[in-house]
Amino acid sequence: KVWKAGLRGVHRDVPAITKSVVHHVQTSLARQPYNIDDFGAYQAAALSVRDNLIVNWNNTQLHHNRKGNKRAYYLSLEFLMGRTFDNALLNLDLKPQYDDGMSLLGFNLEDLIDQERDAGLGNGGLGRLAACYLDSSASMELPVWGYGLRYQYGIFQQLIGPDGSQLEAPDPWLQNDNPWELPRADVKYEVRFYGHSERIEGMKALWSGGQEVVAVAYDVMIPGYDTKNTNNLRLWESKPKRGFDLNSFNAGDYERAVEASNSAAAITSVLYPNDHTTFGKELRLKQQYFWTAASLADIMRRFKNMEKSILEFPDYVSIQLNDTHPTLAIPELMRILVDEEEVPWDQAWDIITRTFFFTNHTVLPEALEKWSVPLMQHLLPRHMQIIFDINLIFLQAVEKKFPGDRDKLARMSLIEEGYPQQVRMANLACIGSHKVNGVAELHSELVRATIMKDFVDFYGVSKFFNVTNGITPRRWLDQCNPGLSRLISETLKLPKAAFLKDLYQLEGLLKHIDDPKFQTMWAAVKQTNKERLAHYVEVTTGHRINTKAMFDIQIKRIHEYKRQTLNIFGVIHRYLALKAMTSAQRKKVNPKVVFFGGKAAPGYYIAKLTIKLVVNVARIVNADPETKDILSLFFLPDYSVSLAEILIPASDISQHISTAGTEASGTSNMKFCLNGGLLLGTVDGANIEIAEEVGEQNVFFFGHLTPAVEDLRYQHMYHPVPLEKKCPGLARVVNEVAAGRFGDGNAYEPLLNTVRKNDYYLLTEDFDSYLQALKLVDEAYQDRTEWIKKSIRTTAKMGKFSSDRAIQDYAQECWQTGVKSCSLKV
Ligand code: DL6
Repeated sequence: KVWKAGLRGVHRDVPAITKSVVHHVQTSLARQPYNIDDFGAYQAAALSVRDNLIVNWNNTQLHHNRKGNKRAYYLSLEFLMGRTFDNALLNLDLKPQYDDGMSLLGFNLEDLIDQERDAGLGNGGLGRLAACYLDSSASMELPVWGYGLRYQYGIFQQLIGPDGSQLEAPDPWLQNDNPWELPRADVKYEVRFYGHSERIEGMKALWSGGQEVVAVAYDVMIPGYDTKNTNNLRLWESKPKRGFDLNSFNAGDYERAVEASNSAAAITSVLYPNDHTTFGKELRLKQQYFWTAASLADIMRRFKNMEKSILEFPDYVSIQLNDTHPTLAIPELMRILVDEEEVPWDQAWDIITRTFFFTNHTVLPEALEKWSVPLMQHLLPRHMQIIFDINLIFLQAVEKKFPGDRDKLARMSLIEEGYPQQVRMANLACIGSHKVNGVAELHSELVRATIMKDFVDFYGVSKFFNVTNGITPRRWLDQCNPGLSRLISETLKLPKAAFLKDLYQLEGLLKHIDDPKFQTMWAAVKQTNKERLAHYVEVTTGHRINTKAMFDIQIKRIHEYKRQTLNIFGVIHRYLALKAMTSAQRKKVNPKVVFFGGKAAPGYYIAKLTIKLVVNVARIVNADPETKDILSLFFLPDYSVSLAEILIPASDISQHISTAGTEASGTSNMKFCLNGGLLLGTVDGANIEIAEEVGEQNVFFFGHLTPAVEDLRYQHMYHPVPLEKKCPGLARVVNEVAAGRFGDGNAYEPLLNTVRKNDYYLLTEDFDSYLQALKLVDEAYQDRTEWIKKSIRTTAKMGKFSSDRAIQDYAQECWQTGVKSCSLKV
């Protein structure tokens, strides 16, 4: 009954849609329909779509509440959502109707879609993964909620200065109203910082005093695809508990009067723009606690509404920790259970270790989170006590199992000795979780063999497992590449939903791989996507691109381990080789366009120099009359989800070339391959599993393997060989840069020294095999029919990399919410 009543609010046909859009123009926006611009029309159309989401959202929550279903919560400090409008229309299957409706009102839907600003509440892979997982959970009708922070400023806008350097500007994404969120003024919790903690009896304590702020909820509705199931992403905003200090105000001290309120608002003001380094800043720790405390209070309130015994908490709640950032949720839940619910310590710990699950996303040492004990003691005195208590009991158990092994105790302790002592968040997340996973087979193996080795010895290997990452085919195929989605649907004679919800269906394409007509249509789709990208480049940079050239793309955060330097050195090597040719020789060369995109953390000097080098090489190469028709290079500024949606469908080849063993998984590799781009990469992360699926003959692998890396680094450190001797090809490139061929050579010295000196990321070791792989790519591209076949096969074998499969893995291995708990089919 409720379900049917809900349906009445939904605008599904064109007259109802136009009516609701005009209604929102007149009421929600308080504007006249006859002079509305594209942005206004977008807002009104978005609000009209949101009406549908709200109805579905409410019904979904009611349904799960009534059924008393177990819920899983995905705690992530980042959700890199991108745009919502197009995605919501596709998931609701309303795009044609809104297209017609908006054109009746005199608007082009695609122009309206372009009005939306990306929600950039994340840095890169980790945050985008969280967004894909929300889409999959909703599409699979699993009762999963996301919890995150509503940053006033998301990931910075990247500009390129006159000398080619990255400049950063704030991203005021909330400047205009955000139609995709619902403020929940009634859902709010007080969160305490500082103060003091007093033991009351046994393990129980009372934490009081300090600063209190309020967390207010904003809900972002997450529509499933081909279902009415609509999940929730709840984002917290910090507010002062009291408006301002009236005494100071009356005394004329206005700054002081608003101090507390400013300091509260600061907590959720900005996303930290670092993805693989930690800086130990107090505000970041405040963000982490604010978010975990508010989320747990909310989870606890929802659980209590079920009127179950607290001991049943893990039967109704699973919490997935997306990396170590939410680890404070562990001592926070202990605090709630022991201090507020009066659960005995051992029982409370049992609840903890059945509730939490932890995903590790990197084995890079600089990314392993640690917090200074004095800082934590000051900011969160009760949590520091709890961590010490957990540690004491845990180390006693370790000592019992490995008597006398002091080194092991020191490595496994939650506290790293030193000045100051540090809390090791990965150790805490591991011991407080029921299971720990890595994000690709190789990475999970490395987690077991390196950072978690002692814990594997202690707990046994079954606590540690793998969930290879995935991507949502709704956004990363249907939305970004509608032409390909249509062609696949026609070829397989299946409705799109059949393969967008079961990506293994793509294997059906293999039957058509030798059909010349299908190959031609496949190539035509790629060509259209290349033209779309070329159009974007022309509009944004003024450069015209030869779309018959091979498009070679590397887009990701700029980081030494991802080795954008290897790519740019390869481009320079190619340029020098072209310059050395006669014009007759150059005429035979197949043209190539190389694209780079990605942001560098503002404080990451070497990464920023890499961008500067790419931009300045591009300026020389693109202006060189001898070579510009056969080689051009673009650094596309301000890489974002929306820009990725234009770049990814247009690639012929994409590069995923990290030093072996450093890229945990990568997910853009999956996106490119799903869109029929071939992969050039190292034997690392999910590249390996992609090659397993598509066949090694269809990917271009190069470089040393993971087991060799440590020895090579050792040799570099203790038996250095001059660059000229070690790798003459790379030495030539480095010398040209140093000599000023691409602008002030001195400016690049620190970057060049990373390869001249200890070469930690092993460019000198992999450069020659990289060039060899690039040559194989060139040769393969000459035989266009074979290339197209490889492209079709690549797409056809991407079934495994749907985030639906990954979410199913989590649901079965961790949350036990895998049973289809509702049936909300459209
Ligand atoms: O798991 C998502 C993504 C992986 O695909 C990347 O390989 C990995 O580098 C990235 N890790 C991070 C590290 N964050 N922290 N901490 O972003 O995760």
